Amino acid sequence: DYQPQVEIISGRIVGMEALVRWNHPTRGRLMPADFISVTERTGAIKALGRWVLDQSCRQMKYWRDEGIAPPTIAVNISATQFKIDQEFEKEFAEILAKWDLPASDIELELTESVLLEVTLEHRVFLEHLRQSGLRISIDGFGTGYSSLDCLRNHQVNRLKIAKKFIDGVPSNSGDVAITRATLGLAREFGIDVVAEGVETAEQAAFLVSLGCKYAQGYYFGRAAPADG
Ligand code: G
Ligand code: MN
Repeated sequence: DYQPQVEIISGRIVGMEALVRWNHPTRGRLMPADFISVTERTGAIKALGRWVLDQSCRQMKYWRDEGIAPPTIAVNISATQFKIDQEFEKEFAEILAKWDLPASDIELELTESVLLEVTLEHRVFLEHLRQSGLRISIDGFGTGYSSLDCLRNHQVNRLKIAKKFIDGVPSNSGDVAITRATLGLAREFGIDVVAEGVETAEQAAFLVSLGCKYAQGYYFGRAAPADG
């Protein structure tokens, strides 16, 4: 499935995030939280991750050919996928070549813990990917280590403020403080912020008043299958 990332004031789509769903024969439609950890334990995450990247690129190619492509397609990447560094780099290049897409069409969503691990162990690898034009966003910003060192050392394109904080906007003063501070931090670094999990008009309006330009969430659109 794909969920739009939009510019709040215009509703213009600035990206699409690929979200895996699993149609389980007996348990129905499963969300990533219900099965990703299992695939990580069994090692199936490698194959799943590759498949998601391939399918996302296939979809992006289709949108490009139809002339309706969003600027980027965002793909979530798990820690285990990154532990196979050279392999990931090679596979990524192969998939892009297969679908004839530039690396700049793709944004990898990394959580803070993945990014921290990458900083410690796979520095060069991430830099290679960045040099190819690939985009990086930090998913669930504020829920992990939020290392400012990572922000300084990597050229991250976007921060995504975790839904957990957006849920409390505007009623919870702590959540508002975190949101405002994250926007300020991003502004200093000259990077974009996407608010995750926006569900109401009130949240959207308040985010605009804080200077947040981009958002994602049920208020703008749920994840839906693409028909291409
Ligand atoms: O970890 P990550 O931020 O990639 O997870 C995104 C998940 O959040 C997806 O499973 C998606 O369906 C869900 N999601 C996206 N927008 C909303 C929202 O507005 N409300 C709720 N409850 N969930 C959302
Ligand atoms: Mn995500």
